[in-house]
Amino acid sequence: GRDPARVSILSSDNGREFSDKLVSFDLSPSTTLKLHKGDITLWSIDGSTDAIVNAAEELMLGGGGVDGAIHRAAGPQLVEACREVPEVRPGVRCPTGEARITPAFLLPVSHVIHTVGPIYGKHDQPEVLLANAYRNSLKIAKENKIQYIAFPAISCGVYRYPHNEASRVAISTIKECSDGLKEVHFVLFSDTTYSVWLESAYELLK
Ligand code: AR6
Repeated sequence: GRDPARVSILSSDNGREFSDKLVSFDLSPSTTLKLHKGDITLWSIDGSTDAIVNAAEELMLGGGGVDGAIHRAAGPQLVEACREVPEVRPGVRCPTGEARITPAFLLPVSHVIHTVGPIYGKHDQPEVLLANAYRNSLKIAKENKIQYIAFPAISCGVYRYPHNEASRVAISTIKECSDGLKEVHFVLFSDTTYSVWLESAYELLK
């Protein structure tokens, strides 16, 4: 019994947005999904109830891709905060599909939520682990009073998850689990990722 998503295409110069190609979908009367093309390290809403999600690895000590970009932009205090997260077993601070939270230091948001997506081809049911990564990131966000959250395309780089499948898992999980948040954003780095996400959003939220 939910209204179909109301879709609006906004211009890039509305004064608050940092990136181009913003498209907005209503997930519910109180939660909006926004898709951008851009660099997630530049994203923020208010600096106090906002968080970006990092596509990390299980030891949480940085790496390439968006993880490297987030650590560079946050400064060296971020890796120190990650070191303080206890290892659940040797070499693992955040098991695949789970999430952890730290402050964001020099980034313009209040927190970084670190999650680990599946390495595509390594697990039997990658879609379950990818959905868990989104679900657990949203859960830890709400537990920490976050109202605005931005995700990258988890597992879609080094971990080689096919973009079309990943976008469908990402958007359907967010549709199910985003109640209580004001805005959920995707900040997609490339034109191709952005257009795949946009197509899936129109399909799944229409
Ligand atoms: N803003 C937004 N998205 C970005 C940015 C950015 N600044 N930079 C890259 N992306 P990846 P994974 C996109 O490889 O596949 C790391 O080494 C990128 O184009 O960062 O989950 C970790 O330490 C792609 O679409 O993450 C892990 O070892 C998406 O972010 C491993 O990579 C995710 O690509 C995790 O691999």
